[in-house]
Amino acid sequence: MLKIGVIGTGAIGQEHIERLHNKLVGSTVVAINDINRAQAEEVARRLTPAARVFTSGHDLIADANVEAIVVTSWGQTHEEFVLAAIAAGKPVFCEKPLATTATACLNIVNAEVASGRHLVQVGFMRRYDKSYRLLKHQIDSGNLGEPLMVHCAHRNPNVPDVYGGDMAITDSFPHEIDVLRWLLDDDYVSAQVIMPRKTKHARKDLDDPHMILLETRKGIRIDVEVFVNCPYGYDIQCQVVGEDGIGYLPEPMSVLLRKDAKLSHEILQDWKLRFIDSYDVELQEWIDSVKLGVVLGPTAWDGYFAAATADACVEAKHSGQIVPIEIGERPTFYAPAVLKPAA
Ligand code: NAI
Ligand code: ISE
Repeated sequence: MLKIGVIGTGAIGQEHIERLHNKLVGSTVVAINDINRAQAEEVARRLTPAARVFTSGHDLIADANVEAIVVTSWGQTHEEFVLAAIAAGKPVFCEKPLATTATACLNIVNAEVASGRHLVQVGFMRRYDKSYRLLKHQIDSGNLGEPLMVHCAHRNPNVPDVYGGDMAITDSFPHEIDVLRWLLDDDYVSAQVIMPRKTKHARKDLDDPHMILLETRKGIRIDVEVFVNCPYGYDIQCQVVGEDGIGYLPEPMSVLLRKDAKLSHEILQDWKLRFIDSYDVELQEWIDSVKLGVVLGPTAWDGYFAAATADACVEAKHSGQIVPIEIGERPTFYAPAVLKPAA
């Protein structure tokens, strides 16, 4: 049993504790921490009664009984916990974003490279989603010909009050940044952001929707609508236009209903439901790989790439300009062929 400590017992923290402790094979949650101690204690009582509740995330990381760490606290706390896990030589799964600035992500990349061990995985779960894997298979098999354009939408029915500023770009859009780079096996060279008319459903202080345009090294053009007050539901769309054919991301399975003078499919209402299977696959593969001494999922470099791309998009939004994305070469440490055992 892999003994895991979880930092952050909010929405996704509780989801992950439940799956790591009660659903997946080969792991047990032995330690929990949250700055909201009462919540951590309630979560422990309900989901993992034997787990020890720590007052500090750093003490949890240092505890000899904790073999691997899962970070599900707020984005701005990720850097310190991931750096502490690297310093302790423990594998760490960190929810997206790896950190909230490209500089912070680079600190993590540099610390991991200096440690000489692959310890960090970022929670970009769409790579584990069955629909995206099917679409990738079509692209990789050459069935669509060379991809030329990609049209996407990332729609949430609503967002919490803490979701403000440019979080459409820095919190929601990173999922597309990562999954499209993985789908196309390509990197980005420039970003542009166009602001359509604002929806009446958004709070006064929030811009919504955004239309984000990316260009890749191979010259593929991508447009992504990020619309986080889309009243009809949670809806993720992706259409890859190739030279020989078009591949559509499959819709989640649902029963076609003939009812009330309508022919209809259900539309899901949040990310938990849409990606529930991919979180399971993602964390099961993480547990299995950590036990084998390797980390095979999205790396700290992928986390850095997402943050640097998001930074360029924020600049593009506020300047109204096309902004180049200059990331530099990936360290050979992160080349797939040289992924090293973590222990
Ligand atoms: P949340 O606000 O529901 O929970 C975050 C928890 O972290 C809170 O309980 C808070 O008290 C705790 N926390 C904050 N600072 C802390 C610290 N220094 N030490 C210990 N605990 C601390 O937020 P949510 O929605 O669970 O998001 C958490 C992270 O997961 C975010 O980075 C978010 O972007 C990511 N996320 C990823 C999703 C995905 O689809 N992969 C979906 C939802 C969230
Ligand atoms: C949230 O933080 C997530 O990560 C969800 O997967 C995403 O769809 C949503 O837009 C974000 O706010």
